[in-house]
Amino acid sequence: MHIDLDAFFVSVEQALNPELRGKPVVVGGKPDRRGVVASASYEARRFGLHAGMPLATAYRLCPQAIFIVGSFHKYRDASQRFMTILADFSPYLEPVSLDEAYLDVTGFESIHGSIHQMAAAIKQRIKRELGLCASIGIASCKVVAKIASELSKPDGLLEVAAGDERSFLAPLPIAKLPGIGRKTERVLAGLGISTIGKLSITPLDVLRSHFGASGEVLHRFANGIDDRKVEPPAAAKSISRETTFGKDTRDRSLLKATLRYLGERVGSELRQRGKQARRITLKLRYADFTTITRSHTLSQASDTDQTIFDTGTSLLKKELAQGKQPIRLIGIGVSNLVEPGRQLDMIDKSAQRQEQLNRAIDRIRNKYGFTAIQTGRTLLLKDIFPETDEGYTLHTPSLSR
Ligand code: TTP
Ligand code: MG
Repeated sequence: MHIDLDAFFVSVEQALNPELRGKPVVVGGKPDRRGVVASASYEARRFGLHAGMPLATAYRLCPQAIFIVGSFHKYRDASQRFMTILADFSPYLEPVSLDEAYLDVTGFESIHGSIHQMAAAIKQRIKRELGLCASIGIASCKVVAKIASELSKPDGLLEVAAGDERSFLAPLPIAKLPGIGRKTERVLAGLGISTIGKLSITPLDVLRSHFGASGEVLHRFANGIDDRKVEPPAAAKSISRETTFGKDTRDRSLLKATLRYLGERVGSELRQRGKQARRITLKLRYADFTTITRSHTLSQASDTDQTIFDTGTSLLKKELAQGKQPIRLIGIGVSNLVEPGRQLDMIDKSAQRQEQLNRAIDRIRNKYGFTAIQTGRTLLLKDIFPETDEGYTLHTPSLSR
């Protein structure tokens, strides 16, 4: 199954606020601001609004729409609950994004009567518990299931029986095939190929000569052949965040504020995963693009923001003392992840207080957004980076597997 929630950000807002239901609603920002539509309700889509459209255009097409800035923590919460529901139906769950997942239900469908009834039961639970509509595509492989769920929207359920893949795909425009961007579409159009059916009977050599190896994938997908497995995500081996400055800098307070912020993002992710780290790594890229990493192994695994920051700062100090060039990029990461050990009496009181403090901060942030509570140090970033509910928009996450 491929499951994707309908108008996700907007629907979460509508579930929480009945006054928004049945109306054209846009999440992405107020129309007098720069920016684009993140999600448009189906009522708004009737006016031609869609994700990625500039807010100003959206306003012109549909001035009566309700424009909402949105708050990411609500969507993350809803997403977690959505994934938890799916996991109740099968352990073979592969989240793709906040509102989208593949679920391999092979062998579990008989409990529910049929796979169709199982999908209906999933939709019903999502509706009842989250107030959201999910669209579900059922097929023998990922690519067909994904196209089916998309086609069934909104509030859809579409099953493509095994053996019917090719005839299901044949009449569809090639743009429906995942992985076909504007450019590929243009090249294919130039070859006179506009439907998936036409693509499926195009000789492989022709596709190879235009698209190389991805031509083979196109060919297989167009024929409804996809052997990718539904793969539950592997546990992360490390967690890190990094950012490139708009302008190379030697400003210590800016470097430390950024390090603090990135460290807090890493810390919250670490705690969310229920892990502690033994190793902390600072990454710097200098103006001339030389990139270095410096690591420190802790004597005691930790998950507190303070430990990450203190260790990062002392690594940074040592580097800055060498007085090299201005810094282009800074990053902080944790690795050697372990299950939290039981508290030993030996651990000093201040470490325990730090852990309690972090738990309290995490709760506040889960509820009200990342910037609802901040350390004084990171307030410096307010004037430098755009701030959203979700945090400062400067970090690039990276999870190594
Ligand atoms: P999508 O599933 O692509 O869109 P959607 O759920 O809003 O609508 P649909 O019914 O067509 O599935 O993306 C999920 C969420 O991701 C969406 O609600 C908002 C966010 N998003 C963006 O922030 N920017 C974007 O450009 C897109 C496409 C999505
Ligand atoms: Mg969606």
